[in-house]
Amino acid sequence: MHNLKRVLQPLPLCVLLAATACGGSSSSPASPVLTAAVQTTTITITAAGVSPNNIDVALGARVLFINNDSRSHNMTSDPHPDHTDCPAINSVGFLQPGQQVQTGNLNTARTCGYHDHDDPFNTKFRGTINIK
Ligand SMILES: [Cu+2]
Repeated sequence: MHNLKRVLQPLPLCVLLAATACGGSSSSPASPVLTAAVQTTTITITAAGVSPNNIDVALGARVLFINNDSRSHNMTSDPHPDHTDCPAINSVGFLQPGQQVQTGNLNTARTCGYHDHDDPFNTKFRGTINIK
């Protein structure tokens, strides 16, 4: 009875989230629900997530990530944790609140997924860039 505190500890966060967030050792978190693709080179991050989360860009374009959230984000290419699919996205990396950084030039025609490396299983901060 001296150890009551332990009993009152909250459940692990994982238990409180959707089952998809509980992949354990998985390095391939669930994909986000993508909105219809939008032609733009600007992605805004807020507490609600990345918007738009599905964009079309021209071959060679750079994409600007703007962090309008009140906390930092760390935007990197899929897959987590290797970030090897689209290295140009890794140029964004860590963004303080209010900060904005461009990707490198997206010079390969392909679909690039990205995520917040500091919150990799959170589908709100995942998205897709279609380079064509
Ligand atoms: Cu990562």
